[in-house]
Order: sequence, then structure tokens, then C-alpha cells
Amino acid sequence: MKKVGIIMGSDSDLPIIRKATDLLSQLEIPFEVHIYSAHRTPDEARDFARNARANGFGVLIAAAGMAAHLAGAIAANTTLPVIGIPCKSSVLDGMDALLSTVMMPTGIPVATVAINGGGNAALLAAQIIALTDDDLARRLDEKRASDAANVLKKDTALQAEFQ
Ligand code: RP5
Repeated sequence: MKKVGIIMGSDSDLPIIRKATDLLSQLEIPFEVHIYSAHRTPDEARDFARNARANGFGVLIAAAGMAAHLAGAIAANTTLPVIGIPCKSSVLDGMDALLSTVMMPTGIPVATVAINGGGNAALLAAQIIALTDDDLARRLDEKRASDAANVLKKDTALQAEFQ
């Protein structure tokens, strides 16, 4: 199975990334996690992206906050699909990172998830890997069914409380 590569701009982004790594582990998808910054370590970020396909990755997830150029910089150096996670920082509530990540020029796409959307980034990566992996597709179907059953269980509890 192809690996998912996760890159974050700073270790301060780790709480958001944990939502992704937890789900990837649960779905039995191999992954690597790195701290490379578009601004602080641009050479390492570029080299990781350029070598990612040859190194067995199928999808890359890039998470960064503030002037978040990481996902775009990674996408500029690979034709693997890149999923961007805009991270909320102490000012501007993550709108800075959202716009920096989502507003890519034509030719260099970044599939941007919600601010702090580590969970959906992992699920989207899993869905891309599952295009060529039927066992993973089945695990994704099972998770959907299990998530839906959990919501309906909560609805049943709510009906009991308010009847
Ligand atoms: C970005 O700046 C990082 O992705 C992080 O979200 C933000 C702040 O980084 P630190 O100052 O916490 O290292 O590059």
C-alpha cells in the first residue's frame, strides 16, 4: 500500500496532526510524519516533496498556520495529490492560513480541508489510497456505517431524555 506523507510547519501544529495520525492508524494505512517549514526549512520541504513519489508515498498532507505556504510549496514540487490543512493560530482565527492554503493559482492544486481539519484530511487521503485498494475501501465503508450507527444511538438516547 502507498504511504501517506504528513508534513507540518511546526511542532505547535501537532495536536491537529494527531487527529490525522489516529485515523490513519485506525484504518491501517502506513504513514510518515515530518516537521518541515516552507519558510524555516525550505530546502528540506522541497526535497521531501520532490522525492515523495519515488519514496513510496501516494498522497501528501501539509498542515501550517499563519502565512501558510507549506501545502502550496509542497504541491509545487510534486504531482502527487496534496491535501492542505490550515491551522488556527493565536490571531485571525485561522483565516490567514485558510486563504493562504486554499487560494492556489491554476496549475498547482491543493485540496484544502477545514481550519484544523486533521480528521477529514486523513479520510480524504484514505479515500484516494482506496481507489486502488479494495480492502481499504471496505474498511472505509465499515467506518461510515459505524459512524452513522453512533449518531443514531445518540438520537435514541435523546428521544429517551425528551419524551
Ligand atoms: C507556521 O507558523 C506553523 O505551521 C505554525 O502553525 C505557525 C506558528 O509556528 P510556531 O511559531 O509555533 O513554530 O509556520
